[in-house]
Amino acid sequence: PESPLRQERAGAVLTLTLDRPAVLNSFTTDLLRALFLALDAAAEDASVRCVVLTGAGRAFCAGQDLADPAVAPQSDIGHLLAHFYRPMLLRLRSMPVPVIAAVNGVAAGAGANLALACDLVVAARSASFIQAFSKIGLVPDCGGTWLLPRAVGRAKALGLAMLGDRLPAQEAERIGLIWRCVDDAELAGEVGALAARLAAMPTRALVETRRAFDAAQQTDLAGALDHEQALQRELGFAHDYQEGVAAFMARRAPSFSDR
Ligand code: T3D
Repeated sequence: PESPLRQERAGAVLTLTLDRPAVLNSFTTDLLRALFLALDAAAEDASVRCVVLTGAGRAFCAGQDLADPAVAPQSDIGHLLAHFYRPMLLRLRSMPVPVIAAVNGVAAGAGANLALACDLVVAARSASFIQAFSKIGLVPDCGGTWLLPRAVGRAKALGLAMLGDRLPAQEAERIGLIWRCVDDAELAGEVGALAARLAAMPTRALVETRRAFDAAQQTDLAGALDHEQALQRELGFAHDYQEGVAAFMARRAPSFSDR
């Protein structure tokens, strides 16, 4: 059978496309497993320096495929989350390279929170985000309960999660939920340029920045300062710092390679 996930390489950028357009790229266990394995392989492949996640057709991802037998009424959804969503989400969030979500269309339920778990979210103007869970009697998953209040504050997060209304990309940008909203025709170009730019940057520093932000959620200022100091010490001994400073001094473009 054809893979529900398409993979394309352009230089150091790997693009993963959720590819079940007839059902708005909704998640089956096959797709979740394919995504986990592709992320895992990219994490191991030192030639990959940025990952882009997008959807085929008019949607980004409509969340769990509600027609999948794995979620038939009376089945154990907790089991599905534990064995498929959790490993995929944790793999995504711990990638050793920056991850961009190119949100080409609607992102609903787990699809919305998958996009929001990426490092930079760029959405087409016609795209939207829907915390669809409450409409079928569930709570936000894929880290939504952790991420949403941190991203936009409790009031907005509860409004989005309880009402499950469609949040247009432009509004998502305005409230700080995503990095940028761009015209539909510009999405591929903007994301391509952004991915190439990130791929040429000091990968390790970018990834430690994500990790430090996440870790800082659980510490006070002194704890964050300690963590920054430890990271800076480590990065200061690494190649990319030496290269960055040397390139600056010589007025030339740097060539970063740490990952
Ligand atoms: O049990 C569990 O659910 C476990 C928990 C998992 C976490 C979750 O993700 S829960 C949330 C699940 N997702 C949803 O509730 C969203 C369901 N979809 C929608 O609300 C709408 O499709 C959209 C708002 C996303 C888009 O609406 P629209 O009008 O643009 O498209 P449409 O006509 O509804 O959908 C197009 C087709 O995709 C349609 O099939 P058809 O009629 O052309 O044969 C539709 O049934 C199918 N589709 C859309 N979303 C899903 C889906 N099929 C299966 N599962 C879906 N989630």
